Amino acid sequence: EVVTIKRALLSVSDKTGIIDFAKALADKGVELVSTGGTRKAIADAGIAVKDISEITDFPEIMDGRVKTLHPRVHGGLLGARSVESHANAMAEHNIPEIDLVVVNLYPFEETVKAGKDYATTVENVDIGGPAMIRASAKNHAFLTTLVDPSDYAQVLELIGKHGGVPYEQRKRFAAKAFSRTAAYDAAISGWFAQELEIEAPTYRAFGGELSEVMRYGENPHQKAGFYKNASTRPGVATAVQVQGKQLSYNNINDTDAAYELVSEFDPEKSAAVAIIKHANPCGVATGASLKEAYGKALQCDPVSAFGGIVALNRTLDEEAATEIIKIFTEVIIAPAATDEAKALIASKKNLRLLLAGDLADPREEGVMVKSVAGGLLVQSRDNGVVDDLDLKVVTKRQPTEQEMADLKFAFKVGKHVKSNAIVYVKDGATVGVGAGQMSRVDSARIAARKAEDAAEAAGLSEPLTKGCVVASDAFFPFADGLLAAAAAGATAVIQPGGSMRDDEVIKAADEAGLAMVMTGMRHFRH
Ligand code: 93A
Repeated sequence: EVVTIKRALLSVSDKTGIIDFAKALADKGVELVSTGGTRKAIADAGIAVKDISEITDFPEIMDGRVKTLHPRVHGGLLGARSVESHANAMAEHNIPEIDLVVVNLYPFEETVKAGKDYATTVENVDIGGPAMIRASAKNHAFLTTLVDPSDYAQVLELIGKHGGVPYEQRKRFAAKAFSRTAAYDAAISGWFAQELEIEAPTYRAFGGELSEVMRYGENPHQKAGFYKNASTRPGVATAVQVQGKQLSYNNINDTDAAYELVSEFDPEKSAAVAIIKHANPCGVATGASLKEAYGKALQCDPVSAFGGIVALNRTLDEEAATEIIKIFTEVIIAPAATDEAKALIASKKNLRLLLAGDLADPREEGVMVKSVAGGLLVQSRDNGVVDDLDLKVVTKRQPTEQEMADLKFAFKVGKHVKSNAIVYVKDGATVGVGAGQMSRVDSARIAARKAEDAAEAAGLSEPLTKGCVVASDAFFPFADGLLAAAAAGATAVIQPGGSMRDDEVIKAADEAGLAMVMTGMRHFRH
């Protein structure tokens, strides 16, 4: 099972250690065969080495694209010498036996890292190298395959000790060889995906490591784990948990939704708070202080807020913490917290406090992955921000300054609500959220009804939607959704536009005396 090494094929881009290794092999009587650059390096060191074209009887062609891709080479790598027909074929076609293959590949990863141009990158896709590595590794019953210069010393030691490389070790080298070609191809496919602006999920999004095993998944009979990748994006994966029991699968999902939403609001302009249930906001508000914003957010839907996730865009202070702990809350996430706030939260042993260090950038590019039966759907993240869009007023009436501020606020919130999304907003606070309905008019009605419930709970004489504005995540296909919003008390509307019936919808808005703004950007979220 020890194969004596009589002939070695060396073809390396990274020439580290190759001269010393070649010399040691030659001293042990091994015949060396090599490709252009490698052969020259070895020969220049005064070591006897054959050129590969002496075996192939064929020159290197196409700037080296075809140099070892030849049956006299691959026959020598793949021939199972103990099989008579293989041995006969080798003899008949003058195919020399090769016992050791030493190959490392064109530096594709380094070429990408150096930001080289497209053509240079493509030229650095090695074809002949992986073919030799895979062929010789497949045939590890007879051959030894080396892909890493740090293995040269071990092989010399084994030859010294056993006269060759034992089978068990050849098998281990074969495994290493295939993981090298697998990683190499992953790098190539990852680069292509990047070129096509869809980062390969295996290479980036799933480049993560299992960080936590949860007690269960979305339901107790499901298993679950939390994988974190190398991203430094502030949020649920990178935040430090200051206190509280372990986060559940649903907690992590909801906390992510909460922090991504609250990160839309510039902390220098106002404090902002988002309360999340089942990945949808049940209250979002801005204010002069976190306490004020929390109070306004809570008022939107105090029933749903029970057991919710609270995200804040500023350092959590004592005043806000005092309010938040008054009702049962699962998780609080903020960029930071004062010592006083931390001490207060500590009185609620199970309440998790997560500190993310910073807010996330809503404009940052990223990948979203969703699994479907038999595959994955991959898309870039929705990093559109309403402040960057070219807003068009399409009605006779212009929105007032206050309406315009509320419209933008509502559209930002709508981006984070499951479709169909309808969001009613007044004075920098949601007053009704309709989420996840199959028809837009239903979302409009549900949001209005929730506003009525909230007004009743607060002992107000009229619903909070009186004189509010409304955002829709996608266009109104018919006027009915818009009219439902007007009936609830909305005076201004923001929506992407782009429906076949935009004219009809604009006419209905004009007749109802509404101001309407079109954004040109849709925010579906499913
Ligand atoms: O261009 S290739 O894909 N075609 C080949 O036939 C081939 N044979 C070896 N690249 C090929 N190689 C690669 O050349 C090896 O994987 C190695 O990285 C490099 C060594 O070339 P040189 O010995 O000329 O420096």
